[in-house]
Order: sequence, then structure tokens, then C-alpha cells
Amino acid sequence: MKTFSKLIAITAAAVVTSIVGCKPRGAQSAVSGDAAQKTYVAPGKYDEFYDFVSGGFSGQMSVYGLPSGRLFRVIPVFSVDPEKGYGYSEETKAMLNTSHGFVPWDDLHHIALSETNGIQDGRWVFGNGNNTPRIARIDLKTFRTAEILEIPNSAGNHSSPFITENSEYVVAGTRFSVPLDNTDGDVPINTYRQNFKGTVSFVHVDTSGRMNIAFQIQTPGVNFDLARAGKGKSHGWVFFSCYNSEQANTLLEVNASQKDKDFIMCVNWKKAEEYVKAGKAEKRAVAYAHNVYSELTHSATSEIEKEVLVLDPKNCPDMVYFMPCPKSPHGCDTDPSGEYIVGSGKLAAVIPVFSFTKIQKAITDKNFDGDYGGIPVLKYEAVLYGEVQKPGLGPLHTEFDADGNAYTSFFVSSEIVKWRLSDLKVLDRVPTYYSVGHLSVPGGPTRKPWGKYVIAYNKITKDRYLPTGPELAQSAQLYDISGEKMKLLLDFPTIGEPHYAEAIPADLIMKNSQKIFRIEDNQNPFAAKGDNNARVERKGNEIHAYITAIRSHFTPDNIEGVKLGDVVYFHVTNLEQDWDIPHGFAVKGANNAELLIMPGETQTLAWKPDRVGVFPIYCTDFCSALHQEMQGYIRVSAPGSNVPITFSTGKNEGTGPIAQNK
Ligand code: K7E
Ligand code: CUA
Repeated sequence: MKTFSKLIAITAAAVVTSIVGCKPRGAQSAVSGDAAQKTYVAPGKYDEFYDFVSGGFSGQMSVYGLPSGRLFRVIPVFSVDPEKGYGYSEETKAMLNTSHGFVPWDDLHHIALSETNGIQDGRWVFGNGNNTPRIARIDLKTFRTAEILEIPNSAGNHSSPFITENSEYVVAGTRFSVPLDNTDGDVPINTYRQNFKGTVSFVHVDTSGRMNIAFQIQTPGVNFDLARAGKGKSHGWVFFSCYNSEQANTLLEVNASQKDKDFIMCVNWKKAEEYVKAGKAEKRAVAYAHNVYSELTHSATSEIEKEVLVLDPKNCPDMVYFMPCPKSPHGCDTDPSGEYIVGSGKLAAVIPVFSFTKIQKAITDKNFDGDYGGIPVLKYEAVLYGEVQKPGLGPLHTEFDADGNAYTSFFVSSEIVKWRLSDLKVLDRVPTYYSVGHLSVPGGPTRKPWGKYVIAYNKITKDRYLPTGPELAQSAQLYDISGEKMKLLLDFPTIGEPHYAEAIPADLIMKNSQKIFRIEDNQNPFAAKGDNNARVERKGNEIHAYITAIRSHFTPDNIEGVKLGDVVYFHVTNLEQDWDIPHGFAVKGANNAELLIMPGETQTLAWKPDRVGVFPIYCTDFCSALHQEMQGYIRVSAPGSNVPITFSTGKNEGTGPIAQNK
């Protein structure tokens, strides 16, 4: 019995090791001698790079400095954030509207920084909502979510948002194939092969940043996983990895791992644009939300769009090809020249590297291996540049430096492997602690990698930090790649689960950073642009309080005449015109959150008092020496009361005796 259970334990351990990842040796001693010096950013000094890190199931994006690993900001994107009032203030609620109504959470996996000529330009950063399919654009002047676009005909927006060289498009490939939105979705799940379809969406980004869905391409039912746009010579193409070419609808762990090869789907989007122009796209009735935040009104608007253009490859020859890729590909990455496309089969023993030149030749020569759902399949041998042999176990993602090297993350063998594009030779490997998912080199997905570091984003932390109960902070690790050998420099914890991240030189962003909003430009209809505009008005059972905030008081700070059953809207305008002086606003018993109002901005908190009494309000952000004095009272009377609306600051002082010490 004992031996038997021991055997089970050993077998289980082996299985766990191979699937869950193994723990490298020498976890403590792996750090290099001059690491502290290389990551030390002295007090008052700036980091060299901004690092935008996806928050996974936190739905947020966080901003770190490199090489210090210091956290600067958490940008709320798809999830409500009470710290900033995001999704709680009346002005921001519309950002989280979808065709399913208000959806205050999502799962953000991938980051895409805007590019010009294939080089990061520091204007915007995009992120995907994986669960209720959405793409968000964050404005890097304000570090705020400026726009969220829902993706119709999609279910699990994982293969997203990958960006083309001039930010023409961000793409969105659906993870789950499903019955499309304009068809009857009430079908048996085991009719996947007949009724389920995939789509990839091309979301156009105009010069102001505004997004719209230019077109979608309908595909056979598969799972799209990741994507990368071509660059340089492969500009005009996007490569999407996909798994489940078996078209399984249950127990995918086994059933979607049957075939020796799945696919990378190659899309010629220039061709697709021609087909759209030629009227080949079908207009389909769908419904998806398009939410835009205005820095003038300091408010979001949400519209439901009703139509999308869909191209069917059957009617559009020479637009889409499948390229076989070993064993459930995950990452699909293009090198800085655009010639090489690196596939990473999660269960593969090699890393296949494809050649764009060979892909073009195979297309010209019609060197096909039949078709898949009517889409030509290119011959593996005809498009393969070569395979990296014995790289490691469980390759996931690849990034590049400017010297012709690639860096691939290995989940199962828990390491980063450096290899050379020219001869596909493995040059170096370093352990990660533990089970790396994505990795990132600053500028690594672009035509101009900045190099210097590779950062591993790990799934498991185990013994690396002080224990914090059952869940530990997930972690990032910074490695120096300036020499021949990679050197571990630093561990730093992350917010939520980090998937992809992108780093960019700080000077491309910091010079544009916005300091205040000009009060003259404030077009919020509820703004009070000076104390003489502050007032309280009743409209039926709505009370609108137009309040100003400036160090260190609210105007008005005494409000009476509110009755139980009223809804009070506190419209708070921060009159400050000075950098880094937000004011906060909170009222006792409010069941939502605070407001945090930037200089020159107006934000609104809705409050439904639940009882009669006097309720304090106060500023939540320590703004001056007399911040604690920045407070006031709201009186709530019984429903039938005849207390009139009154409001004031500094004019309502009581006359009773002050308590004396006796
Ligand atoms: Cu984490 Cu890009 Cu969702 Cu790989 S994905 S790890
Ligand atoms: Cu305003 Cu504290």
C-alpha cells in the first residue's frame, strides 16, 4: 500500500512537473553580481523605460519603470476602480457599456503600443478584453482609457489587439468559435462543425486614435490564439495562430491535441481592403457598443452600432491562407525585418520558423496541401525556413533584439532561451521563477527593438516572496541582455496576472504628459467654473449640487433641503490649475465609490440617501495642510418636510455657545 501510494505520488509529481512546469535549481544564486547597481535608480532620478503590463483577470493595465521595477500607476481599463471613481462616477459609467449592458470587469491579456513606420511612437496603448470581447485605447497624454470598442461576432477576444506598422489596424481574432450573431444561436453544442464559425476583425485607427471596425473575415470554426502583423517586406499581412483545427467542442485538452499540426492563418489585409472597396463584403446586422471618453466634456458616451462588414474567403481568393504549425501553436511572432514568422507549439519539441519570401513563392506556385474549410493550406516544407532543434519544453512566445537574436519563453521547462535567427542555433538559456508566460524586450515586437533587457512575466511565484496566504503576487523578472549571456537582475511583483507587456523609452512619452485640464475648456454641462457658479437646484426628486473644490474647501459645504427619496447628484469641479492637485469627494453611506477629480475637471457622484439625518462629505486626497478641514454637511429631511433648499460656504455659522472646559 505504502509503495503503491508512493508510486502514485512519484507519477503524479512527474505529470505535474511536465504539465505545470518544473522548478529550476539554484533559485537563490542565479542573480548576477552587479545586479543592484544595474537596477538602482537613485531617489529623484527617472527610469529609462515605461513598461505597460497587462493585468489579466484584474482587467487593468499597470505602468512600471524599468530597470527599477517601480509601480507608477494602475490604469483602469475594463474593470471599475474605486480608487479613481472609474466606472462609479456618472461620467465614466458609459465606458463599460456593452451590448450586454454594464460589464464592469474583463480579462486583459495583450498590450499594443501605437507605431509609426514600425517604431513605437508613444501616442496610445491598446488592450484587449478577453471575456466580453472589447478593445480599449488608452491615451498616453493622460494615461486614461479614452475609448472602448466591443467586437461583434466574437467570443473571447484573445488574439488581440495586435497592431500594424502605421497603426492602420489593431486586429481581433476570436478565441471561441460560436454561431455568429446574425444566425440562430440556439443549436446543439455538438453541431460545432456545422454551425460554429470564427472571425478575425480589422479595427481601423484614424489619426485621432478613433477606432471603427473596418471589416471582419469569417473563417472555419477554430480557436484563434495570438497574432502579429507583418512589417517591412511583410507589411500588409497579419499572421494569426490557431489551435483546435480538430474542431472539438468538449474536453479540448485531449480532443484538440489530436492532430500533428494546427495552423497559422496568413491574411493579406491589403487584398481584403480591395475586396471591401469592390463591394465583396456582406453587411450584417449585429449590435456592439462603442464608448468614447471626451477630455472636453470629461464624460463618456456610449453608442450601439448596428452593422458590420464581413468578408467570406470563399468569395475572396488570394486573401487568406493556412500555414501548418506543429502542435497547438500559441505565440506567433514576426521578427524586426518581417521575413521570419516564429510559431510556438505548446506541445511541440521544435520551434518552427517560417519565411515570408517562401510563403509568397508557395502562393505563386500554388504549392498547396489541399484546403481547410475552403481555404488553401500551404505546404509546410515549402514555407519553412527551419526549425530550432531541442530548444526547451512548451514554447509560448518570442521577442527579438536588434542584433538578429530571438528570445523564446518556455512554460514547461520554465526558462528563456536565446537563439539566433540566421542559423537557428540556441545560444543561451536562463531559468525563470517560475513558469514564464509572455516575455518582452523593449521594442521587441517592432522594427526597432531597443534591446537591453528581456522581462519574463511568470505564472507562478511560490517561494520568491514573503508568503501572503494562498495567493502570491505574480511576478516579473528583469534580465540584462546586453552581453552574450542573459543575466538575472531583478524580481518585481505585478498587479493581477501579467500576460503580455511592452516597454518604451521614457522620453517618447514623458514630454507629452498632460499636467492639468484647462478650466476654460471644460465643457461638462454640470461644471461650475467658479465659486459664483456653485449652487444647488431641485428638479423633481433630483437634487443637482454644482460644487467647486479648491484648497481647502468645497463651495457649498452646507446643503439643506434634501428629502428622503431624492437622488442627489454631486457635480464636483476641481478649480485647481496646478499639476498633481486632485481633490477627492465622498459622502457617508454612498454605495458606490469616491470621486477623484483632476485639476480643471468635473465629475459626478450619484447618491440616494437611505435615512434622515446629517451626512458628512469630505475630500479624500490629502491636498494641503488644511486637507482635513476640507469637509462639509448635507442635511436630509423626511419626505414631507418643508425645509427649503439652502446652500452656502462660510455663511451658515451657528450661534450657540461653544463648549467650555470646566
Ligand atoms: Cu497569457 Cu498571450 Cu493570454 Cu500566452 S496568453 S502566456
Ligand atoms: Cu482637497 Cu484634500
